[in-house]
Amino acid sequence: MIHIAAEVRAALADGRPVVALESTIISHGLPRPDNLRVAREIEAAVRAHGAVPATMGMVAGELTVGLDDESLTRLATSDDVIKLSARDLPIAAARGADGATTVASTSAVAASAGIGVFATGGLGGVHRQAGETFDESADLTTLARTPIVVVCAGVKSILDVGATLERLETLGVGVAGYQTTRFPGFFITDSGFELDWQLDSADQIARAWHAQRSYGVNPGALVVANPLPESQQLDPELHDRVLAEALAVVERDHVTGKEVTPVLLAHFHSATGGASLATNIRIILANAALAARIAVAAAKPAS
Ligand code: PSU
Ligand code: MN
Repeated sequence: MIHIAAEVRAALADGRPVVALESTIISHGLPRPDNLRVAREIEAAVRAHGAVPATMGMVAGELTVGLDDESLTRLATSDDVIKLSARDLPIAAARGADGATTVASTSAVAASAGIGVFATGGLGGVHRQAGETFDESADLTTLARTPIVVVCAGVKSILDVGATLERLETLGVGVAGYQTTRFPGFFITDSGFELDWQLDSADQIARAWHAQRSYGVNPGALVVANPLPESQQLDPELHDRVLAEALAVVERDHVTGKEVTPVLLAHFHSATGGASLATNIRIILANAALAARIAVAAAKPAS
């Protein structure tokens, strides 16, 4: 019942590189009207590095891998697009809804369609008040059982980064920095947390992934954390100030559940006068490019 676009299906059948892309960053993570332009730029970045993009979403109840431009436009501009985690997909389908996929749903659907690499901005994770609210993104538990390479700029800085890394460890999800052991903080280059591992090239990442798949020991994902260079990050002082404000807004307005992440990100984009938006776009484009290079390396016959 999953609709896979012809171009994506042909690439998968031929063993050519494909990169999965999510749509929640388009519908709920980035402000309009930039979101549609950015959605197209992400796909172009994947193509420029030799892979076929497969942006995921639900259109009138049809779960689609490889949205065409009309559907992409609909998800980027309609007011009735629901943020769909993996658990929501079947219910939304039965209701004929329009919806955007998160990291959890995108990775789960991509893996079941046979796609091995996925690019996003930042993972969901453990929220700062999780001790009381139990708010931990389903991204984490889904990645624990979903075989896919996920390229991200760490987890959103609005989260409890340390707790999220601990959860990823408990869940057995491999995490490596790309050319660094400093875990990125999404808008900022360095979250302050150190990783055990770094991987230095797309080829090396592809080899790690090949080993993970052939051992059959780790059922889940491999997370590749790709920091922005310092020259491209959001000013860390600005970042910390706006983050404190954003968290206060969520508390003041009693925002809960799946609204928390979009509200925090929207506050960032307005309070930084567009600086965080520009940073967010750089992050996604860089991750799309690296993911495409990994997919190309993974598609090469082993030498
Ligand atoms: N990171 C971003 N922008 C986003 C998201 C993550 O920079 O819009 C989205 C992703 O789709 C991620 C979701 O899966 O937020 C996590 O939401 P929650 O915390 O409600 O699980
Ligand atoms: Mn949540």
